[in-house]
Amino acid sequence: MVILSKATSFFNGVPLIDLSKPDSMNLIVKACEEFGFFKVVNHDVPMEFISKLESEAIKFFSSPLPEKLKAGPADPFGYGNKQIGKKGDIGWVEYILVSTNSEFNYQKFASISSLNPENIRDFYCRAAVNDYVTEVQKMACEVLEMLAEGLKIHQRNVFSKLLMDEKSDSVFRVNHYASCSEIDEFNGNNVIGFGEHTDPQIISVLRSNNTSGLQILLKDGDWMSVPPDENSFFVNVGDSLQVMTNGRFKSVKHRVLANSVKSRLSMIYFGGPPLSEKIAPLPSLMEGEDSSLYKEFTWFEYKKSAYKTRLADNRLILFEKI
Ligand code: GA4
Repeated sequence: MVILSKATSFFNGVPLIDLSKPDSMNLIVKACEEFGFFKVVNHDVPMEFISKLESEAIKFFSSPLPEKLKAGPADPFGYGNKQIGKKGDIGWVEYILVSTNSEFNYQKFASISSLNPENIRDFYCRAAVNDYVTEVQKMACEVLEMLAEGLKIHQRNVFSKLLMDEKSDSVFRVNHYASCSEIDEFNGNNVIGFGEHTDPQIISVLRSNNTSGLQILLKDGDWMSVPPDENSFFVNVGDSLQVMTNGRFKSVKHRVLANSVKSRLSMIYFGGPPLSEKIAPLPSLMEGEDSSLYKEFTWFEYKKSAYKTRLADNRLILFEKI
């Protein structure tokens, strides 16, 4: 029996934010409330940094498996193949996960894991990760400052300062989804590349090549395919921003399906706070002093708890007030 893949129908309702336009701050707030997701154009991230990193990543993923495995296992940082996290999640994906707190962090993690620091260092240098991440972080901060202004928060850098902090616990990931002609015989979908999940951090900024695969879950429960656009960035609200806005913004559930004909390469910056940062609703976004929907926790506590979950789990539920 031949099982045919469902034709991909693209969602044409992804909010579009033009960073060069003065009205974007209100549109960003609206997008975060309605979808927790939007697309950014006129972002000022130099194309040359994007292309350089993309070609280095392609080079890395095309190298022989034993070479790549030398930079693994992802524990949590390093090269990972099919296995995601520690709780048995599997996907049609290979990836590199690194801390953006380069020197200090990767050496620290290398010393407590079996990660080979030389290979990760090599990836760092060759792949121009730093150039790219610096620019994308700048753009993420600009977005977060517009958000704060749109929310009428006095301190414009209330979110962005967490990403700019030298102890910011941000991570960077490059995912490679080789093409896969296999079809899930139960639902007719392409196979799962990266299972459904929300991101634990504040904000995530994704750029991919022109291969489809990313889907977001709408409030009505439908999975929608996001049309790829290699010249733009896609931004999503993370769990921590959901908490800081006391649930006004929702972290968006998303997943990636492998493409049956083309390979997909995506690079994602996950902007997170310092480990010791208390994650709590901003007072100006609460009705009364005690109207927080969440119990108090630090990013360290949340992260520790997140790593004990499966990808699809609702990680915030443990921190919600009953
Ligand atoms: C999802 C967002 C980021 O990719 C990530 C992922 C992390 C991992 O791949 O190691 C997690 C996942 C992510 C959430 C729950 C835990 C941790 C895999 C997993 C099952 C790097 C992150 O910070 O959280």
